[in-house]
Amino acid sequence: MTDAASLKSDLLAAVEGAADLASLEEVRVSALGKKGRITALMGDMRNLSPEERKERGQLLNALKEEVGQALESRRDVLKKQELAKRLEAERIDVTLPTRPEAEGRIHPITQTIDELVAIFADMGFTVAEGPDIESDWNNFTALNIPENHPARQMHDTFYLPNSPEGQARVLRTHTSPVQIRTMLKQKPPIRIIAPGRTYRSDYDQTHTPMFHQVEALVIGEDIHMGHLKGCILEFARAFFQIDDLPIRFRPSFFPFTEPSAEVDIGCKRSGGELKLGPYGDWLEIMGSGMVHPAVLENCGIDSSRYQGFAFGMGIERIAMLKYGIPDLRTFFEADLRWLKHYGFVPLDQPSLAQGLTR
Ligand code: 2NM
Repeated sequence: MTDAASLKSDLLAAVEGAADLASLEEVRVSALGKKGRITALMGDMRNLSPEERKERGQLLNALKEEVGQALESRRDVLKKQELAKRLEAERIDVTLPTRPEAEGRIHPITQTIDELVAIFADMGFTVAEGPDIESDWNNFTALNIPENHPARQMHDTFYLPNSPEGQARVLRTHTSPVQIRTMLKQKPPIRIIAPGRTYRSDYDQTHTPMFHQVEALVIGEDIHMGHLKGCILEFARAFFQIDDLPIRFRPSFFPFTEPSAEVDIGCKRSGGELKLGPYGDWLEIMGSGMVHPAVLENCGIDSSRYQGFAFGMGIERIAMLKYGIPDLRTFFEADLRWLKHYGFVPLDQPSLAQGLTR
């Protein structure tokens, strides 16, 4: 019996002495494993009489039980110790200052496009894109601007050599060809905006040969000018963040819309300062209209069943108005001091829920 007694004190001492979970596991295997010391004593019982075996069995079972419990409570203690050690080692000081802000800035054009996308996405629009190099047909003909029409000269087009297939090509003079592509491949209802680069051969104080436009297109069975007006009003107020900003429509002409209208927003001008709001004066910001039936038919859309509205504006222009940027040409000078001044912090993503800008 002393063998069992000394084994017990041995094993309990080993359990208490185990400094970590790995050595505790070694102790468990040495006692209760296949070749463990308790397991061996149990095997030895084969040679005992039934009487002796019963007594010995009870003793060894009690030993096994006791060592098992000691192992378990030591495991709990070691686990807690290891967790405490890890928490200590991985501790962070939440009072430390934040990392320095990234140096890079989002260009005002990118920022403005992100804002436009957030506003129009909220109204159910998706974003459509197309190539900068376009066919003459997508850029002009499909838009009801025939050959030798003065509008072709008006657009100061950059003409390119024909494609290998002999197709006449241009740098797109507006993003309308993206609307044409969309109408050709997608059945109504359609609700898209097309932001992107556009090109015209014109360079002075207020024109750069590359600039950006956003155009919107909505096509459905009962679309009318009321929808056009409501959509533009909601856009203008959301973009300029002025709840009572008024808009005004003036009759105009575009080959691709009928009727057509220029859109003004309210403002005042005093002492060389321009301020947007309900002040009685007006400032033009975009062109708009109901899509001409000929344009719908050119794209295979039944103009007796479907109507649509469209509008378009220059992105540099509305960015200059919103952010007080005085000179158009600075947009494209890649001047890092300018970008530092007018640019936006990358982590401030425009959204209607969190605010377009901070
Ligand atoms: C504008 C003004 C008015 C316009 C029309 C179309 C299309 F493809 F549907 F015919 N896209 N964009 C449009 C209409 C553009 O920009 C000043």
